[in-house]
Amino acid sequence: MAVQPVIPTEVDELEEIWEWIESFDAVVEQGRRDLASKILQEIRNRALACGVPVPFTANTPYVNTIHVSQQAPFAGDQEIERKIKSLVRWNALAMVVRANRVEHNIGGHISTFGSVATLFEVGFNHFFRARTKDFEGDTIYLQGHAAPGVYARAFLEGRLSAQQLENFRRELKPGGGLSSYPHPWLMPEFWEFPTVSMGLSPIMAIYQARFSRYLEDRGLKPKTDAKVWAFLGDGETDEPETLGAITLASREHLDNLIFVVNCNLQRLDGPVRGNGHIIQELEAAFRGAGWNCIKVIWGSDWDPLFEQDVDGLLAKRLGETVDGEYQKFIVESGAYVRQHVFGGDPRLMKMAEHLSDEELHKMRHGGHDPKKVYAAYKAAVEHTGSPTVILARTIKGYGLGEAGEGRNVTHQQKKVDEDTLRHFGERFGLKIREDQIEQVSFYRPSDSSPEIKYMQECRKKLGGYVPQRRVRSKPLPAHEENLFTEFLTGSEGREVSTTMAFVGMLRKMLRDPEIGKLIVPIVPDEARTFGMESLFRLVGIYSSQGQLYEPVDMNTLLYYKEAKDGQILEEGITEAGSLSSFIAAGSAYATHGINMIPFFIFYSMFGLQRVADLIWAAADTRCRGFLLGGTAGRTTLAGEGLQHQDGNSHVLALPIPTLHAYDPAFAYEIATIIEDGIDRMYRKGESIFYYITVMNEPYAMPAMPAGSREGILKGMYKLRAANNGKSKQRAQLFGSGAILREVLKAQELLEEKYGVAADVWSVTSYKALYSDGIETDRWNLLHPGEKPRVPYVSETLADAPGVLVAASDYLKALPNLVSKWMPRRVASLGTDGFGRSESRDSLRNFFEVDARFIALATLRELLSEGKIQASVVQQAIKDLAIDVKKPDPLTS
Ligand SMILES: Cc1ncc(C[n+]2csc(CCOP(=O)(O)OP(=O)(O)O)c2C)c(N)n1
Ligand SMILES: [Mg+2]
Repeated sequence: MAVQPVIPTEVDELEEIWEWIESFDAVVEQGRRDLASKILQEIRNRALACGVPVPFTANTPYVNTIHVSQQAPFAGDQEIERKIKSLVRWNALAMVVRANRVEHNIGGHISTFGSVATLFEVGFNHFFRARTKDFEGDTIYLQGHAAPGVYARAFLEGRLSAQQLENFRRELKPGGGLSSYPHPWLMPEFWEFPTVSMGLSPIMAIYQARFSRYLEDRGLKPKTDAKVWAFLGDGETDEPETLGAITLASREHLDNLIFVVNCNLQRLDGPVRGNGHIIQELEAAFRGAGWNCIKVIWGSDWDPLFEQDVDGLLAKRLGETVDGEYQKFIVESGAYVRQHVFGGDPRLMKMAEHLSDEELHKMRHGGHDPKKVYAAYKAAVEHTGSPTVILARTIKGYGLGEAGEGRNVTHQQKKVDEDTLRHFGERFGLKIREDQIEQVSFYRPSDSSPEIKYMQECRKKLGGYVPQRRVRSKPLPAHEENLFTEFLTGSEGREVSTTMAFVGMLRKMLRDPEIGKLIVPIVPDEARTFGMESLFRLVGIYSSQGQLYEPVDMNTLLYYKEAKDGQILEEGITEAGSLSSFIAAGSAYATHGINMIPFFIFYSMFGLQRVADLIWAAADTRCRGFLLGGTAGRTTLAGEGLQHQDGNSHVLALPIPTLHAYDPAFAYEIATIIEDGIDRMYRKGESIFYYITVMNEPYAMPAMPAGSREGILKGMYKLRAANNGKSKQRAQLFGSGAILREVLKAQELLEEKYGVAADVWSVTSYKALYSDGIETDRWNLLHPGEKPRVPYVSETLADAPGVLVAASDYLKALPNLVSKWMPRRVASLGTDGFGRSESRDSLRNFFEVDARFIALATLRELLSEGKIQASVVQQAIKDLAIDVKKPDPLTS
């Protein structure tokens, strides 16, 4: 009668229940665990078949998933690893404390690393494999706020100098410093992935793991057992991106993916779930999504207690204790823990009676016990068939004692007093002299010390140091022939949209013997919208399982073809997921040493507006590739209305330093930009990427004017000169993308009806013009004694006569950005305001960007210059049927 049921049970039922449990125990005792598991499943099925309700729970009890009897033995020297970890801890602490002593408010975090140290160190000593000549290595996303610990380890490894540590968060100091968080842009030889914007690294890791499979299935890299590890905070799991793609990982059986959640139960302000259980909540979410979930809650000190807990009483009690209370146990005494955990039941009290209060207080948590962590990691790397999440219970600010351990304020902790440092040194057994404590000196034992030798040996076995970023791809060979010649000659009157033209180019690239296999078309369920369905058949949609069904449209030419070696990443409706794929592909030149060229095409409104932070992360990752904003423009996407019509993205593209943004109008402009982009990124090795908007309005594509290449790339070129250059009334009209043709129409209107001779310029990139302008201004600022440089806009328009009018399908801010470098003020027409569901013509009238408004703006400018009378403009308003009482699109 050893077993006491945990569920409320009538006395007369007990005997029967015991019988069942004893039978079950007998199977387990025979070592037939698999059979025991099958019996449970069969009984459950039987119950359902008989209509007996089976209560649903996605949770297991609040105990470690790996039973002590199943725990793999620790394969290292625990004592020496403890010393190494203490050294790392000390130097991480010293780095932050020193930085803040010298420069008040420079910031830095010590509490996050305090909690994650064991989780990292077990990985560094035993699991994280470096990228070598023969092995691609593991891909690791390290929790950003724990960066000091990663630097401290690299210091002990001899990879970073004390000077660099000294300059933590002081990157502009002579000799360089260390960036606050993982930033490949700022430390391109160290960090591989930016992880500090919460939620982005988990989703990037999922798609990274999937992209690795994609490369294998397409035969672009050998199949290996390389893993993708992502370390994240428990608070971070509240970001929708963190959990938003976890079902993709299980659906794709990504057993190359391991999440480690640092469950210190705290975020910045306080507990993650004071009134609940973040570990249980995450367990249910991940198990429900089909992940292998390993809880590492309790350290080895707890094993004997659980051994005694045959009736599950302790597990039940621990499961009832909410996280807010667990946090309190950290700051309270052992007596408090005894009273609150064990006090409620004499049987529990008895279980803990052999432990002193001090022993009780020191009972370790799973995430701080290398043995438990090691066993979990080993189980994770050996697990097959699904991704693994390890939920490791840790303590925020571990080691800071009363100064911060487990306290709500610990996240912000940057300064500690000497007593805390002394206590810290004692607690971790550091042999640090008093003067070193006072000065918070960095401390590195000699190369011949057992600690340094051991850690170097471990890293050697694992192939070298991590993290480390290296570009291993070779640039593509020089290419003389223009791949896109056919797109430069015009469509001979055939009406095509720029999207169709782009898809034609994509098809051409996919067939190219040199770059064809490197192209990665990515779509979030909009391939048909963009007329890309012809590519389904051509290169197939990637599916790790091939196609297990006969597609409903099998008998059509363009059927939905899924294939194991398919090339298109059809991501479904997830711009965040697609962008994560884009990042994986666009950084494969470094991660995998393969020059993958992603083309991610999406509704332009749902790109920069929706997932700008991931695009920022792409820039930081030194991504290459092309983002295509499809169905672009506020007035071009007729009918759709305000959620879809994009007049914003070119403004939102401005802040991202490495993103080159273009709003082309014609096929030859796109061809020129892509051709040059491939050259710059993949032959010349520039870490830039592109944003190109393409539209769905069909019109005849003209041939490329001679000599326009440079202007297309630099941002503007003269497209069509005025017929009568000698006319008294002159104007320069600037048009972009969708609105360029309205500008061309306005040119004719102005000439025919008002005797104004206007030159028309195609402005392909306000961002390029703006960047050139500010760069030139800066140079002139710093070189007063030298001949001033002239911005491209000023140089190009130096002799351009007449008034200036610019129109685009985006905010009026764009032309205004470059007006200071123009010879005169520019009248700016654009599409500020909410979109409308309407026809193109009505929309262009509503937003005042059609040919009539462009002509009116030109006449109004001529009036301001005193070149014509007001009556001419008033008459034009009548002739052009412009309603002056119409609503203002900005505010209506
Ligand atoms: C998108 C985003 N929002 C907010 C922050 C600011 N921030 C930095 S750390 C932090 C708390 C992190 O808590 P948790 O994920 O639990 O990590 P821990 O430090 O507890 O390990 C917050 C809110 C951020 N870095 N990114
Ligand atoms: Mg946390």
